[in-house]
Amino acid sequence: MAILNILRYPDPRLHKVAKPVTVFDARLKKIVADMAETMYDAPGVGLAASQVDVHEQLLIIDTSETHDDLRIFINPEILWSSAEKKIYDEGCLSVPGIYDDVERPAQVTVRALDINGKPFEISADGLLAVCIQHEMDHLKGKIFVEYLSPLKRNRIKTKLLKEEREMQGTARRQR
Ligand code: GNR
Ligand code: NI
Repeated sequence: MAILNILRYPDPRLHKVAKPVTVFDARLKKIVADMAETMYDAPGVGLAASQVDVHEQLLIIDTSETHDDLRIFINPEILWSSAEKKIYDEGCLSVPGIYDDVERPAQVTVRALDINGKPFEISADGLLAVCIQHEMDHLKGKIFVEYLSPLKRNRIKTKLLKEEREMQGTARRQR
């Protein structure tokens, strides 16, 4: 297993649109295992393949406190979403240190394939529903900051680019 590099906003690769998974083989299982290790290490409650520069329709979620409830969604589709909306203070491993309110449907029903390519359906609410929608956005190349005002988004972009520059400087001095 390996911990993968998580792309950071505003990396343009975060905006690539993921392609459907067509082959359910050992390579796919290895990507999922590495993504799970990366998510638990971060730590985060979800991770989309796009965030680790794999542009395939694959996401994982574990909202348990005990890190023993890994859910894998391949080629996910929203079958139904509620008219009722909920606001959640979202964060993202690709936008470190930034949290802000995002409004989304409170409940969703999703169809996806499991690691063996077998279809399943799940209805979700609460944090799981938020996560599914947040991760599915990643697969479409969309980051949660795109729901915020252009002013907020630009402030976030500037802050992260400055942090990036400072990190580069620190790394260079250490070499
Ligand atoms: O770890 C994460 N926490 C989180 C909190 C509120 C709403 C969404 C999330 S997902 C995030 C991990 C991540 O960036 N997934 O793409
Ligand atoms: Ni995210």
